[in-house]
Amino acid sequence: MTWTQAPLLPTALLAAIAGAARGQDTLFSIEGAGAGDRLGLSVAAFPDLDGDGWREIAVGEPLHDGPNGSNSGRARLLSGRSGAVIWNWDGEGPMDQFGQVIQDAFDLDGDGVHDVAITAAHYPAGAFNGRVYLYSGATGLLLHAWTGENAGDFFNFSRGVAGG
Ligand SMILES: [Ca+2]
Ligand SMILES: [Ca+2]
Repeated sequence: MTWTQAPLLPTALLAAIAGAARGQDTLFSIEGAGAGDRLGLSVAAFPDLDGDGWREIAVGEPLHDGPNGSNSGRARLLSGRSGAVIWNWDGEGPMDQFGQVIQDAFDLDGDGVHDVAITAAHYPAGAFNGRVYLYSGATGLLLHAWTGENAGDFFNFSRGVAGG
């Protein structure tokens, strides 16, 4: 199975997942909730995490104004079958820009289901130590978080480092 990403728009991403036998058919699309949310700045494909036999896709929305403040950001794991939200994760504080990078972290807790790594390089506001979160792909719960040692570290990881 392959997926393709349409050109980014300011608030919208057309997430097109195409079955191998069907070329470029659009199965579902989603849009950012508000102007400037930058949904689709990060997109990552995952193996089947909810056990329905279909792979999943995760999308980041780092400038989303979530429950924890302006530009706190969020990331969502979507069902590759229906586009329904399986897990929703919000940034911890204003300006965190959670969801800048999302990666398949493989199965780090040994439960047989791949896990999800998400960055918030601007965490916390004003200091920018940066933070990386690891969530269980099976339960959506936070397994671990690492924070940059010093202000200004922008602790993060680059696209392509963890995936493969
Ligand atoms: Ca699935
Ligand atoms: Ca796991």
